[in-house]
Amino acid sequence: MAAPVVATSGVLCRALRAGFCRPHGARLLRQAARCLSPGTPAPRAPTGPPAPLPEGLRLLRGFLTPQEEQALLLEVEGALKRVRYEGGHWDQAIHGFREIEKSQWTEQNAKILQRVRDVAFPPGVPQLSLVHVLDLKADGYIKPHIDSVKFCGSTIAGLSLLSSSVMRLVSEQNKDDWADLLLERRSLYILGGRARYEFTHEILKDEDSVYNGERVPRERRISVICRNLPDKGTPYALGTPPENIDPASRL
Ligand SMILES: O=C(O)CCC(=O)C(=O)O
Repeated sequence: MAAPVVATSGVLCRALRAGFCRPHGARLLRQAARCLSPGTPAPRAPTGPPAPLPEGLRLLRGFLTPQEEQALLLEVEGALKRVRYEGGHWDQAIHGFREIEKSQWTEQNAKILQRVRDVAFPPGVPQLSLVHVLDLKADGYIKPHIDSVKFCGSTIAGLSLLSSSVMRLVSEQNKDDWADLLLERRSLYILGGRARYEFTHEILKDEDSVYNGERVPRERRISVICRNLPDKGTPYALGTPPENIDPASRL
């Protein structure tokens, strides 16, 4: 059975990352920002050896052909060029990026995205119709965070275009429980289970981008990410954008 794809009237990319500090009540985004107050220590780089990858993490290398990557790039570049890069303040989860959400796709790209949805989500799980497209500059990076459970369900499925990168997963409970994942260009990663809920994920800066002792040079990277709806009772499950999101954050 094809999974229902639910239209929403404006999912907020940044709100997804508000769970990063688990805010409650109004102004999720501002509270999220407050989580990195000037007194907040920077996340500690793991020192011990990496652990096995957490349960719920899947990586499909070579998911896209070079032709499919080009087709997706052609379409997303057109939409992205209308949006400015954000320099990145110290309190943001992402530095050096721009992002959009897109629901209309060419037939060819819609088929690719359907392939992502078919492989990533359990049958019948309602999914967000808006696909998140995140364009990270070569010197951009994503700090550790867990996508908000208010806006995103059990599964996050991301395609990597243009550049390989290293995704680091660190257990919230035990910072010594960590693992790195090489996100090769044209691969698909799927975060579910413990990997989605119990581990922060981040994309390392170019200078830290090393996997198994090998440098993984970070070029500009575009990710195309599909998510499913959160569990019942949360704002998007009800189909209405929550009132407590700062309208200024809407794209
Ligand atoms: O670019 C990616 O693959 C990850 C994006 C991400 O972590 C997010 O949008 O919360």
